[in-house]
Amino acid sequence: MPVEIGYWALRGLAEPCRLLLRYTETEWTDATIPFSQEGKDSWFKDSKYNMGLDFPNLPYLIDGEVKLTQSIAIMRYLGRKFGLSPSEANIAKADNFEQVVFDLRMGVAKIAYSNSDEYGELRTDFLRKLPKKLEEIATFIGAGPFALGDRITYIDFLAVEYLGVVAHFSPKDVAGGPIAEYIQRIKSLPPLKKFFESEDCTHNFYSIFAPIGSWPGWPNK
Ligand SMILES: N[C@@H](CCC(=O)N[C@@H](CS)C(=O)NCC(=O)O)C(=O)O
Repeated sequence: MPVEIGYWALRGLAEPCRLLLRYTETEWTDATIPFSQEGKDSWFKDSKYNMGLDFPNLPYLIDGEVKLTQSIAIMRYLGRKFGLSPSEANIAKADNFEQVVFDLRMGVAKIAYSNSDEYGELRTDFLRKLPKKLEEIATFIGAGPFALGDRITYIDFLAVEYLGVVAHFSPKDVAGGPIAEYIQRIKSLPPLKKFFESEDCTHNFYSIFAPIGSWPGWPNK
């Protein structure tokens, strides 16, 4: 049975897993759940507690006997499965960077899900601190070409997606700089290039976050 990833029909926390699986060009199942009342009922009432997950949540991964939730645990698992784990010498750096890009994404999520009263202040505060954070990340990646040097790891799929979220949220902070170059480099890897150029590229119609807050992150908006 192919690996199955279950998540809402949006990018959210599942997109790094999906990008990694697309990169490997293996058969996998993208078990999307529409973010509609029907979809939510089907997940929360029918599926969530009937799948044998220890900690039922979305995204989930099912790979034979292995049933996992927690997006970072899923990424680490996929990294091990597909030979995309960091080298022993780079594990600590990988753990560190993984959390840095996740925090950055969660920073945008907090604003994205805020209400219109809070949005402006949260956004201003985030954007004030952003250049320094991006500078640190650019320095960390350096010449790369990958996040941890000369070998691609699961960290790159977290980084390309979550730095991409930031680039979408504040294009002027990223465009033309080293992080934009890094994002482009990863997206140009042949299997990903094929996906991003394909007609069914979900990035052309999925929102980044659930469309319930101030900034869902729709394509081209
Ligand atoms: N820390 C978890 C957070 C999971 C989470 O909050 N999932 C949200 C979507 S982003 C959800 O809708 N979960 C479904 C549920 O609560 O049943 C992760 O990284 O996977």
